[in-house]
Amino acid sequence: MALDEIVISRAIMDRYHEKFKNNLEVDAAIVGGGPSGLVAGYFLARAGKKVVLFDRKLSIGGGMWGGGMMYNEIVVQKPALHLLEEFGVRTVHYQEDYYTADAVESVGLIVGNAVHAGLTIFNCMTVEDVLMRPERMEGLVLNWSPVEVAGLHVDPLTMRSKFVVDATGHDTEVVKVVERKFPGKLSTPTGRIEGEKSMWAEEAEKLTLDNSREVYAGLYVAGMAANAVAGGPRMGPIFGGMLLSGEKVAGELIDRLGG
Ligand code: 48F
Repeated sequence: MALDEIVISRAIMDRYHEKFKNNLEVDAAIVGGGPSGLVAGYFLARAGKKVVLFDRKLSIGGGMWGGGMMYNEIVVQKPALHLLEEFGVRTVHYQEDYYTADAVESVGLIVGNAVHAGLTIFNCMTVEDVLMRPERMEGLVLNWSPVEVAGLHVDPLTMRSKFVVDATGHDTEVVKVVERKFPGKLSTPTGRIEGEKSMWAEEAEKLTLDNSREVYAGLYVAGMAANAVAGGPRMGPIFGGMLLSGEKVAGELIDRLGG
């Protein structure tokens, strides 16, 4: 059997373009492949929704790989344990309500389960703007991350989505676009991003869940982005809130998207 480099190139290009074109109009578009975005994508896909996730990095997993300060273990509290179990991640009881898991195993299995459930992931793509109709978000404006890094003047492409989830972590990049271009319109006390507060794990974990919600018509926030938008504290390397946030946002979107 002969292997032809040009066939290999054609195969990659054909398959990629099929995949990209097939995801230009979806039910839900998730920005950010950290724990909250991945879990949201998993549940939406499992419910049969058409869902796509974009991350600007080469590797998916956000801030989960490095655990705490590159000690690649994560802590998860008991109320979120069912989620790691759902993905087949092995956990070890530490004390009382605290459990640990290997960070690399966690990312690997969450990504694998999400993709097998039907989530399509595009890495190396940056969301640089949003597709907006008066008073409602309708999709995303995309570019290759290397274009952004090199500062090249290259126009983006666009995709349409019934709902968008900002799961970009501390940076709240999608919400920032709305704040800049539609001042005062976010559903927060000031209409603006309230800004992340300093570390307070217990409070932050509770608030992450409350703050995971729609903040502009068609735009939800999940994970650390939810607290940063609402003015909640950060929580450090405890990941239960991130996982539960993804589950909550997916549940709300599944209801709104209907059968
Ligand atoms: O930060 P990240 O892991 O988000 P998360 O799900 O989890 C937060 C925790 O990792 C940790 C924490 C712990 O409890 O506080 O920080 O809230 O992942 C965010 C992902 O979004 C991508 C980024 O590369 C990362 O993988 N991202 C950020 N901005 C963009 C983006 C953008 N404009 N376009 C595409 N991807």
